[in-house]
Amino acid sequence: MMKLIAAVALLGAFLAVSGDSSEAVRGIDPLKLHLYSPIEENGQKFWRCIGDPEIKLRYDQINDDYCDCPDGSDEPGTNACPYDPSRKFFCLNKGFFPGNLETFKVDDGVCDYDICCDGLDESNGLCPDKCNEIAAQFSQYSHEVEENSKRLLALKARLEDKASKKVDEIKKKLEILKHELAHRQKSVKGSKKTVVDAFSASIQDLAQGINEAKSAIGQHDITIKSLEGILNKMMENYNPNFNDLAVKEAINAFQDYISNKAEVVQVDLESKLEKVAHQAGTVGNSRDSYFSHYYNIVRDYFTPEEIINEEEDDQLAAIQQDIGIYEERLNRNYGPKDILRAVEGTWVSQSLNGYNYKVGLLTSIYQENTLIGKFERADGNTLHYRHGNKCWNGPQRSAVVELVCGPEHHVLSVQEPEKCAYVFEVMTPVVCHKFSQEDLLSGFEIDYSRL
Ligand code: MAN
Repeated sequence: MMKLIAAVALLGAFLAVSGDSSEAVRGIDPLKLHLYSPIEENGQKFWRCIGDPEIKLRYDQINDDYCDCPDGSDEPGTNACPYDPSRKFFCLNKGFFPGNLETFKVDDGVCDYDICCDGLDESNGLCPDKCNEIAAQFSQYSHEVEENSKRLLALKARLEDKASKKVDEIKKKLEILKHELAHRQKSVKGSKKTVVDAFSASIQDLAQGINEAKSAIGQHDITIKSLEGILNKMMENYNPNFNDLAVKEAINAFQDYISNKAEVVQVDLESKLEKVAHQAGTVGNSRDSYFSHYYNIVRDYFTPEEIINEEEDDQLAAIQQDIGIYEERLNRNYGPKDILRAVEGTWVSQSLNGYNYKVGLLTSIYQENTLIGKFERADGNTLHYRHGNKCWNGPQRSAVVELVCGPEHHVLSVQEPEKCAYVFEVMTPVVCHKFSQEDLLSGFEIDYSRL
């Protein structure tokens, strides 16, 4: 079995071109035949080298197995000129795809059916045309590959679905978190307003209490003054000759009371309250700033309030942190259609080269218990892992994982091309894609036993 290394042109375009042209030049694509148009002079045919038009040849010098042109253009259908990879022998391959063969393989006695299924690379009918048989094999192969590809793409579609559900979940979580954040922020503001309102009510209570106390004090003052007046009169008018012990004792106690009576400092409550009202006015006209001034003054006394606010702040910070984490996760590069999300956290284990490897897709990789690396980024079908355990006398371990299309998750190979830098090949449906005709042709191998 030989691998078909056909250079591909569209079959339709190829079929549109006639292979029976009387002007046919061996090894030349009919679409390029104009480059080999003869120049007629005195009934004779001539031709000029393509790259060196100053060199004029007889027309029958084309493909005469002798190299005349420095660029080899006079020998497109023989192996006479030195090998030049840019010059190829063209095979029409009627019924299949045209091919371009290296010129050194022309007339070498080998049928290069992988490129020239029509066998025209060899002269004298050495290689019969096998294009129909090869086209039939290719059609069977394409059918099998396409059937297999359908299965793989169905697996991939399921993973795409899983990835999109993960995105939806993250979006939903974000929505909930943002809603909760807004709600909590509002209720914190609300609770501060409630404290201000409560404080306002307390101030009003206090003012009322002060006024009531003030009038009670005024009443007591009157009572005391009238009692002092009664006792004063008794002290001045009593008759000491009446030797009444109870009166004597009361007079002595009253005299004692007067001598030790503390001087009452008159509190000017009116002017103090006026002062408070004036200060409040200078704080600002807004109701909030008026109360927040007093709120700030007494805040330190409301220790339990303070603790509750700190807890609330911590919870708000935690929600904001979660929002940041989910937003970062949402914006991370997970490849086309976010497909890599579907395999994030999938673990595949394999014993290779004497070690048991555990490969965590988009997480981390272990060689036995040695950390090979932590996932860093995805770049197309390549996953990069870094910051693994340090090597003895070497760098920190690292790895790249090449993802290749296949029906399941499986570690296919591991290599260590440089010390402690590993290259894994891991099979997964996430990188499968629809096969193009070029893919199909490059994967096709002729079964020579059936020719
Ligand atoms: C261990 C393994 C190897 C690595 C050497 C380096 O044996 O991790 O892959 O090459 O350490 O010392």
